[in-house]
Amino acid sequence: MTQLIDSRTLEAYRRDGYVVVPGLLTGDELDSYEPEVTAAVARRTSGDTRTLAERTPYEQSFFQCMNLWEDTPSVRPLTFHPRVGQAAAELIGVDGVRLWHDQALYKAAGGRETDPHQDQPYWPITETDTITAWIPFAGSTLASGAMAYLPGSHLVGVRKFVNIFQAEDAGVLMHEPEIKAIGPRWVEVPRGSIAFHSGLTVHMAKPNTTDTDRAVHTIIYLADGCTRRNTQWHPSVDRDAIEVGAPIRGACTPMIWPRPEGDLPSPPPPLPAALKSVMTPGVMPVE
Ligand SMILES: O=C(O)CCC(=O)C(=O)O
Repeated sequence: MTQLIDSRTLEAYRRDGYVVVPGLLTGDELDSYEPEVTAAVARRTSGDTRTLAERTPYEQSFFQCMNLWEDTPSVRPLTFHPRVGQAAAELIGVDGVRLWHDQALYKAAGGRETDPHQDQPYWPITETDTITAWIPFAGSTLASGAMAYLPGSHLVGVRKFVNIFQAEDAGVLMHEPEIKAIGPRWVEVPRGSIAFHSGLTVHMAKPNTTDTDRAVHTIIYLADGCTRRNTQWHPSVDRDAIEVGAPIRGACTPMIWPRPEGDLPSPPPPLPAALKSVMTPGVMPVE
C-alpha cells in the first residue's frame, strides 16, 4: 500500500503536534461535500432561532453539529474517507483508526474566537493516540477564523480540562507555566489541504471577521485498541455501554481505516428524545 505521509511531514507532526497535508481530497470532493455538510448544519440548527448575540460565548465561537455521519448519509463517505483515515493512522503511527466522532464547526460571519484548549481532556479515552482532521471547505484565512497551534504543546505533559463552555475559563490554559512559554503559530489552510492536530495540542482560532460563515468539517480519530478512561459521560462510549478499561469498539465508534473499499458502517440509534431538553439544539442527532 502506498504511504500517504512522507517522512518530513511525519517528523513535523511528531515535533509540533499539528501538520497541514495537501491533496487528500480532490476539488470535486470538496465541491460535492461542502453543500451537503452546510445543508445538514442548517437543518440541525433550524429550530434554534436565537441571534448570534443571544447565543452563549461558546456557541458564538461556532455552530457545533456532532455525528453528522449518523443522520446525514451523504456526509458518511466524507467522515469515513479512506485516504483521510489512512493519513490519520500514519500520523499517529498505528495500524487502524476508529471514529470518535465527526463534527461540523461552522464559525458564523461575525463569530467570536475559539478559546485555547486541548481536546483530549473532553474525552474519556486513556491513551493519547487521538488526532483530528480539520477540513475547511474553502480554506481558512486569518480573517475567516484560522486556527493557531502551540507547537510542541502536546509533549509538555499538560492534560488540562478547560471549560470553554463557560466564558470565565477562557484563556486559563495560557497561564500554565509549560504552555505560557510557547507562542501560538497561526496557520492559514489552503483550500484542498487538511490540518491535523493531536488531542493534546493546544489550539485556538481567530474570530470570523468576514461576511461568510467559515465552513469546516472535522473527523476525530482514535487508534483501534484505545480504552475507556473514566465514567465522564460521552455519547461516543455511553451509547454503546463501553465500560471503564474496556476497548472502545462499538456502533458509535466504527473502524474508519482500514475497511473494505466502498463499505460504510450503519449508524447507531439516535439519542432518546428524553435527552432533547438537556442537549444544546442541533449538537447531536436526537430522536
Ligand atoms: O474550528 C475551530 O474554531 C476550533 C476547532 C477545534 O477546536 C477542534 O477541531 O478541535
